[in-house]
Amino acid sequence: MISGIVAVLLNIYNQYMALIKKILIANRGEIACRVMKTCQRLGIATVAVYSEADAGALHVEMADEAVLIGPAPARESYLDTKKILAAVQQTGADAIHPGYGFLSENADFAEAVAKAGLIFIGPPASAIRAMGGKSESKALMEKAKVPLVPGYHGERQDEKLLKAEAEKIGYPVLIKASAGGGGKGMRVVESAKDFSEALAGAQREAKSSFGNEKVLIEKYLAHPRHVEIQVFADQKGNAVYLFERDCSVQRRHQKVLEEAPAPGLSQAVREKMGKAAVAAAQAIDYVGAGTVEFLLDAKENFYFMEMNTRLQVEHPVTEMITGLDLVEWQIRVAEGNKLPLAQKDLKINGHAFEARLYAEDPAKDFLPGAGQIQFLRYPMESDCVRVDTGVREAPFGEGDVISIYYDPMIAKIISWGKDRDTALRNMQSALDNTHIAGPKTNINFLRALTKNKDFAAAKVSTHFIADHHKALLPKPSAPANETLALAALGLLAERGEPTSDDPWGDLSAWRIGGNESDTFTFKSGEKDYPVTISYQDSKVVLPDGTALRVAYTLSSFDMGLTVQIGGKRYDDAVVCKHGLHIHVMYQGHYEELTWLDPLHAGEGNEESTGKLTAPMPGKVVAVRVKTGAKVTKGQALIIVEAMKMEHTITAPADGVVAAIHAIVGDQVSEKHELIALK
Ligand code: MV4
Repeated sequence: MISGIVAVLLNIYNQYMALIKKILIANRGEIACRVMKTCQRLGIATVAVYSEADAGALHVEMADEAVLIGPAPARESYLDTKKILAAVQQTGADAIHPGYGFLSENADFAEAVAKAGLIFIGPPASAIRAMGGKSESKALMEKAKVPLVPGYHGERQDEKLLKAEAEKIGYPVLIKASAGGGGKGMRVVESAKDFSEALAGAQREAKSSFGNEKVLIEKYLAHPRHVEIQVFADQKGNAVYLFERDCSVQRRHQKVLEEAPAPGLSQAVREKMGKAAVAAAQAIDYVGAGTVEFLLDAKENFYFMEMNTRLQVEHPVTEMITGLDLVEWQIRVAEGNKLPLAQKDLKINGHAFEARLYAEDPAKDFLPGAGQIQFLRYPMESDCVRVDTGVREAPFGEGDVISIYYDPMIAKIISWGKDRDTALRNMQSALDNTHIAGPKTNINFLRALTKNKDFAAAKVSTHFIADHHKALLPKPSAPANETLALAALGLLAERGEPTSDDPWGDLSAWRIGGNESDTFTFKSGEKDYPVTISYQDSKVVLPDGTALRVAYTLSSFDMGLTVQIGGKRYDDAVVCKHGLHIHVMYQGHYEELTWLDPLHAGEGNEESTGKLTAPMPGKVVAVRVKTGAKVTKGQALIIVEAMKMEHTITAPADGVVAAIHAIVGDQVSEKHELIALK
């Protein structure tokens, strides 16, 4: 009897202490949704916080409770400690998960959470502070015997001493802002004669970006790889490493494609790096999930760069190769439990990739975009494909809005395979089946990246995108015949359903106006492409004279077309019409055309003809006319700034200003009517 009770008690003791009943996620979008998924699985209640811009967002829908914490600008909502703590009080949550970005690496916030008697699902404030400055963290790492790039990270900052240190290190050297991140305040110096000017530049940038001009000097590594180690520590002093991720494929310090494990890394170096990362974590009494970043050179020498004291965006690739849920580990550790597994129990299984789908325009130097999604379909999820996102799939014209206020990442597409080639093939196919229209995105760029021969051969370095720029951003060429054919068929389908219900019918049923044929003309680049549909013989005639036979099924015109063109079958091709923009999407293809609709002659180019509504969410920076003013066609009326670019709203025709619906300083949403003419 007694022994039975003891056994039961022991059993309970050995199980996890599960203290946390309700978690408030102090974040939005994809990370908030990701954390909630684990909470749901563990039976933990969730509280979302949201700004006015996010009232309809997926993370709000997913949560058990949601609290409005302020207007769209993050400073007044997601970054406002007081409002987040008030939301905790209001809902009775007992823990806060900060996600990444926003307050995740803010030591004062971690401290305030602890002071309020709540559990912060992250490291202690002291560990965040220890890794806050580059010079200071390097001094700590040196003591812990973590390998550093040869260099100087001392307190003294006089030019003479710094230059002497550069000489000692040997050129080329890299000057880095101590408080820096993201490459700001960084200068490569090739030889002594350039040192003074580079130093002044780095100090100026450091001062203006971080309010602190302290710098450090390092040996410059020419083509390093960015390899980072996932570490985990509990409150009892145990720490393990969960192997590495290669995040070399970046542009402007923004990661684009990550993978785990790092291709070609030897087992011996993997273990050495892992142990160095664990030593780094233990040197600062780390608790929870953290990442130790290293530069790796061609000879497999590795050097500490910095430690990120949070769960990172790219954590899913580690989850895919270890089979673990890192958010669950974070929660268990925050509850005071021992790490679920010891180092000897951790194994790498297969290979994983993550591609980040962004609203940005690769053709305009990756300018971030915003606006409403017109169509969005993710690849089907499976053991080999995972999609992490805070943006919902959407049929035509009804998608979520990508806000100018936050990061333009739409989704992370994650793939797994038993080896790198298999994982890469799964990624290629997942991207070929990701279809999105609305704001410009990097989908074609990601497809090109994952199909690049050098990438497939794992020839990666931090210069990969710059070195392959031309191949990854092909010059705009004439649209493919199949794209033009699908565009025309999409416009036909949009007119209404055909009258026949023959499963593979011809085009005669589409003959609505009574014509023998109809011609649709599309514009791409500066050229026009007329496409003729001939109903009686069910053919599409392309600009180069090619005539292809067409058959269609009635499967699902609201989500996609299933057609045969010239004997080739297209399943679920999507043609999405937004104004006169025709987005054509099919297996591995995305192309935007402009329809020269004869009923809207001259409207092909909204930028110059001037819609009187905001082209995208933004801020009114100038109003150039007054009510009652006579305006002439093309005259500038209002200027809206969005995504750091100015958009001029011009008069589409001569007229008189009937009303003005905006003043300078107004934040306006997309399609907000700014001005009325008569
Ligand atoms: C370096 C380096 C070469 N040598 N340090 C860029 C951001 C900052 N966190 C560290 N960075 C670098 N430090 C030495 N001594 C090259 C980079 C670098 C880089 C590092 C990781 C990922 C992408 C990069 C792109 C350009 C430069």
